[in-house]
Amino acid sequence: MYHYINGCRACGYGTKGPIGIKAGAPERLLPVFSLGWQPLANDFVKECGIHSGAAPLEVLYCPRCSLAQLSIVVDPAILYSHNYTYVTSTSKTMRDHLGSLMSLMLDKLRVNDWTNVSVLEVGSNDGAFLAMLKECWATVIGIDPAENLADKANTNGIKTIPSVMSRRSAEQVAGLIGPVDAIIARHVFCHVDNWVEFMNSIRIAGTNDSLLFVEAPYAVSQLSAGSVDQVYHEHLSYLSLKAAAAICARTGFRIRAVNFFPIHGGCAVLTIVQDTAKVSDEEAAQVQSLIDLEGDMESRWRSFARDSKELIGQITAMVRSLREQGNMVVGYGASAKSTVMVNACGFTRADISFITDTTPAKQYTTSPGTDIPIVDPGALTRELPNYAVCFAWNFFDEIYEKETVFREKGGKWIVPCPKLRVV
Ligand code: JHZ
Ligand code: ZN
Repeated sequence: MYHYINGCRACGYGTKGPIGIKAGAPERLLPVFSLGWQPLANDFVKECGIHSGAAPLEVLYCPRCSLAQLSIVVDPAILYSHNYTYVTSTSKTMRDHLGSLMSLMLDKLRVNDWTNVSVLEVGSNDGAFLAMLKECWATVIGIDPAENLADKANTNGIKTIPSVMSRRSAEQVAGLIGPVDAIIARHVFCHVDNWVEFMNSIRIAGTNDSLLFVEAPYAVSQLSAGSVDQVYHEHLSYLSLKAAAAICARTGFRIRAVNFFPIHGGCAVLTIVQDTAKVSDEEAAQVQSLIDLEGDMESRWRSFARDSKELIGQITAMVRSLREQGNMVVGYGASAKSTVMVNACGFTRADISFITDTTPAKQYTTSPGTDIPIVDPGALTRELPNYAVCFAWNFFDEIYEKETVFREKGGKWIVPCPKLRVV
């Protein structure tokens, strides 16, 4: 079901071979965080289906390039291929973000519109973002290993290759629409085990002048928000800019620009070019100054580990004491994050009566690792619980506005991140 990593996937520290372990001075990745054994966060299984089980969730830190990564890699075929339940959000927050991302991409591509631009999205999910680009006349193509989602995208007219990003799928793309001008990888880079292979495939899909946009959760934001619930098996790596620069240097690429966005609790969009393309001194200095600002990532991880323990203890105590006082507590949003939080707190149906979610594929399943049912979103106003834990806290402002009945009837929100609060 999984294998252990054998070194840093960004800079090679700790691997045997050319970069190797020096005699007498073993290079060791440092354990900085652990949640023990946990179920797979998106393992929502309909009645009679079989769950995939649990695997260790431990983070190792690379003292050379500051990348943090899980100690193991769960087989991607188990995580993604069959019936992957996460569908790109169509919320207003997400639509607004994708709009900003499109403006950023146009700016970096130095064009005014999408008419003559071809875009490959890696991890294109159900094709929602590519559909927006296509509406603006871009030529688009997607790659996604989740067959159910690739099928949906193809049915909706977004050409999607059901595969991971590999030499073969990159060649397929080039064969179908020629080398692309831009490649966008939204929240997929940190799901990839072999970055060298990934970057080599990027080279095949594009030209020397193509731009690669990587949108990834930014480790500094995640650690300062104390977002323990974003540590799960799909997230193999926790990216600092220093580590991103290391993987680029190792594979013949450079970071030309970094932009930050609040989506998913804080992420960075890296504009990456081949090292034969021009990066001005000013651009290079700007990227370097952001790397310098990161400071000591190891100590950031160590305080995150302490804070997470406290947060998990606080949420557990809060929910249990509310239940003892006779309150009904439910969850809102069966996000991957909800699975982590629920299991870290050891909640069962006796604590959280149910979790609502808008995704049909998640409804009438149970939260992985627990007996807590996932139900339709209408249950919030039908049952009118006293408290709802917002497990989709990254969309909280929008959710708060939307759920007026719950609020008006006296319902209170428990928001775990970025700071635990009751609203
Ligand atoms: P959401 C996923 O994480 C998985 P998750 C993945 N590993 C990843 O990297 C990140 O995304 C980026 C529901 N919902 O988007 C929909 C409501 O019910 O925070 C979703 O199931 N009502 C690929 O799963 C969940 O909540 C609502 O009003 O943590 C949110 O999941 C809204 C807005 C959402 O990502
Ligand atoms: Zn490293």
